[in-house]
Amino acid sequence: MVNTLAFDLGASSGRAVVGSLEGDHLSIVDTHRFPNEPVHVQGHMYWDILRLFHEIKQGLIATRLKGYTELQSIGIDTWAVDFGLLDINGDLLGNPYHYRDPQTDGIMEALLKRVPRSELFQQTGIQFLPFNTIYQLIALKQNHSPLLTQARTLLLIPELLRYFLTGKKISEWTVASTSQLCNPFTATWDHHLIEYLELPHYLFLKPQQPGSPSGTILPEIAAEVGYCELPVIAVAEHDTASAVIAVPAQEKDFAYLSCGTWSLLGTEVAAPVINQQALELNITNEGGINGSSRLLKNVTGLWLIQECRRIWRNEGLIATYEEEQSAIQKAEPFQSLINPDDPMFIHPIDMPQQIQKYCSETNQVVPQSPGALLRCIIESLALRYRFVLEQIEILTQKDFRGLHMVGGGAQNAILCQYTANALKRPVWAGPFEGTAIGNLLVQFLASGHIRDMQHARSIVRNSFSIETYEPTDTEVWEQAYRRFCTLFSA
Ligand code: LFR
Repeated sequence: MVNTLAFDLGASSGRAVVGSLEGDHLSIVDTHRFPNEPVHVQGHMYWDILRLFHEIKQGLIATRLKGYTELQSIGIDTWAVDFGLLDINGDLLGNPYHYRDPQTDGIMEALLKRVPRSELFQQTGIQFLPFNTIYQLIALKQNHSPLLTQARTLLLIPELLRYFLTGKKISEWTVASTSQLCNPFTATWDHHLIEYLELPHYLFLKPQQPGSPSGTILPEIAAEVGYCELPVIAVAEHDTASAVIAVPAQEKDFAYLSCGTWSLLGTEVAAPVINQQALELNITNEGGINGSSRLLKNVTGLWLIQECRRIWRNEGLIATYEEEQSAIQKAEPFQSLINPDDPMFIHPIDMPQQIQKYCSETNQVVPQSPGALLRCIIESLALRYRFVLEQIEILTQKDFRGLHMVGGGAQNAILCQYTANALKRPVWAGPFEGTAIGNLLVQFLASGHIRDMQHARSIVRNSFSIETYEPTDTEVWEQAYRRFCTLFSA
C-alpha cells in the first residue's frame, strides 16, 4: 500500500486528503479541514494566503498524527486565475486579490475595444471571464500599482503555496492556461501578447506539465511538521483539471460537470477547439493532462446558494442543509427563473435581494421565502446545464448519453435529479471528492503506480460509489426549458 497526500483548496474551504492505493483500489481519508474565508479590507477582497499556508502545515501535522508517517509525495490544487507577486528577494508582495475583487470591473470591456475579441480568443482559446489573470494584471497596471513595478515573478495560487513549501518557483500548465495569456498549442505563455499589453515578460516562468516533480519540502518546514524529505509533485494544480481527471468515464467521449462554488460543464478533447462558434458561445479550452484540452464553460454554481446562506445565517433564517432541502421541496415549482451567469450575480452585497431584483426586472414572480429562492436557483442551474451541454454538443458534434457529475454539488440529490430531468438523460453522480482524487491520481501516475489515464479512471470506478439519477417529469421540464430559452437567449 502506498500513501500520498492531496491539499485541495476551494473558494469556500480546503482540506488535506490521504489517498492509499492498494492494487487497483484507492481509499481516501480526510485528515484536516479548514474554512477559506476571503477578507474584505477598504473596498478590496483578498485571499488570506498566509492563513491558508498555515492550514497546509496544520494538515501535514494532523496527517502524521493520524498515523500516516510515510507519504510518497504531496500535491496542491486550488481555484485558478488568481496569483501572488514575488519581489527580487522572492518575498510575497501584498495579499493576492480574490477574483471577485471589484478592481477588474470594466477592464475586460475596455481591453476589448483595443484588441479584437476574436484575436484574443484565437491566441489563447480562453473564455472571456472578467476576472481572468490578464484583466487583473491590466487593472494593476492601470492603477500604477507598485506591486507590479516591484514584482519579479508571478505565481498562481497553487504554485505560490507550493513555493512556500519548497522554495522552488515552478509554473504548472493546467493552472497557467486559465490566465488567458497562454498559447494552448505550445502550452506556454504567449510572449507576443504579453509584450503587446506591456506587461513585464520576466514575471512568467515556463509552465511544466502536470505530474512534474517539484522538489521537497524545505528543511525548516520538515522540522516544524515532523516529516523529512517529503517530495512535492506539481499535480494538475487547477482544481477543475484535477476534477476532470477523476471523472469515472469508461467511454472516450463523455460530458462532465464539476460542481462546487462554480459549475464547470464540458468535455475532454485531444486538441483545442478554436473557431467562430466557440468564440460566440464563449467556451473555453483550458489545459488538461497529457496534452488534452478541457473544453468547457463556467456556470455560476453553488456560489448563488452559498451567498444566500451567508445572508440568512446573519438573519437567523435557515440553518441546516436538511432544512434547506425540505424548504425546496415545499416551494412551488417553476415560479421564477434566473440566468445564473448574469453579471449581476458575480459579487452582489446581498444575494437574496439581488435575485429578487432580477426576477422583478424580468417581470416574474418575486421569490420571498428561502425555499422559493433556493428552488428558483436550483431549477435555473439545471436548465442552464442543459443549455451549456447542448452548446458543447453543437461544437463537438457529439451526443452524450448522460452527464457525469463530480464534486461536492453532486451530493445534492435535488440538484442531481433536476439536472437529469432538465437534460432528459441520466446523471451519474460521484465521486464527491473529485478534485482531491484527481490530485492523488496524478501523484500515482507520476510515481508509475498508475499506468495511464484509462487505468486511473478504472481505479475511480473500482473505488467509489456512483449514484444514477434517471430523468422524470420530462414534459414539464421541457416546457420550463423553452421558457428559460425565451427569457435568456444568450
Ligand atoms: C473552480 C475554478 C474554476 C475557475 C474559477 C475561478 O474552483 O477553479 O475552474 O474558473 O474557480 O478561479
